[in-house]
Amino acid sequence: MSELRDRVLRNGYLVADAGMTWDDFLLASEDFGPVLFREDVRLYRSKRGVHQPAGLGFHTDYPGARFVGWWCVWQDEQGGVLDLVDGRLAASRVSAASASRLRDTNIVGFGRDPLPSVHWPLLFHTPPDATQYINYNPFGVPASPHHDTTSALLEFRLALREQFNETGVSIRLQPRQALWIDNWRMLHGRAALTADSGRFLKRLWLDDLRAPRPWERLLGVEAGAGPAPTEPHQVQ
Ligand SMILES: O=C(O)CCC(=O)C(=O)O
Ligand SMILES: [Fe+2]
Repeated sequence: MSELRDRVLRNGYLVADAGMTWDDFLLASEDFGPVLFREDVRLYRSKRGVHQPAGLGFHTDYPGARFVGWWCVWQDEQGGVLDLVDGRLAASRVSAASASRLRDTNIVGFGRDPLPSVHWPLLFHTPPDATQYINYNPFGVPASPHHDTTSALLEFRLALREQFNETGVSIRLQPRQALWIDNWRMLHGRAALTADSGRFLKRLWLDDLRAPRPWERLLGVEAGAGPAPTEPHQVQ
């Protein structure tokens, strides 16, 4: 039985009804594969990325995790919305020349000990499946890209915004409510939180052992090639 997983693969995401216990969430998440990493998403003084109140632009989490799940412990009275956009639809708006550039543009996917950071193309597929998948986060872009790459990235970011305006989804999780996304398809972001926000989500990075995993191939083939992965920071 992998009903939840199938639904997320079909629709890109799934919001569960409120009233799910943490144990139920963990059990349901087993449907997606093993837990690669678990993190509390809340404000911590002196921490960065998701732990600071700043807004987060649309991004993919660690691409070695096919799925991301969140379970809400506490939500702010106002705000705390998480935005989702279908990156595949966004990519289909980009010109053929830019899409081809983006297939050749590696984005750093930041790991967390013991998961190594990885370099994956922004647009990729897993043969023999021709479906296009996305790996994008604004902090993982190449340091000094060719200007064609810069304009392709800009086009993609504009496409994300346009796609969000047309078909975006905004979700304000309630305590004991869960959300799972296809991390290779739906990009997520959030507006800024207040400096004293008590919002608290628990997040799982979930693998998918039943699908081809290009990151293993990329790690195997490209280990030692390309620049060393940068230190994990900022985004996830
Ligand atoms: O705070 C949120 O709604 C999402 C933060 C985020 O990007 C993450 O947990 O990966
Ligand atoms: Fe994230």
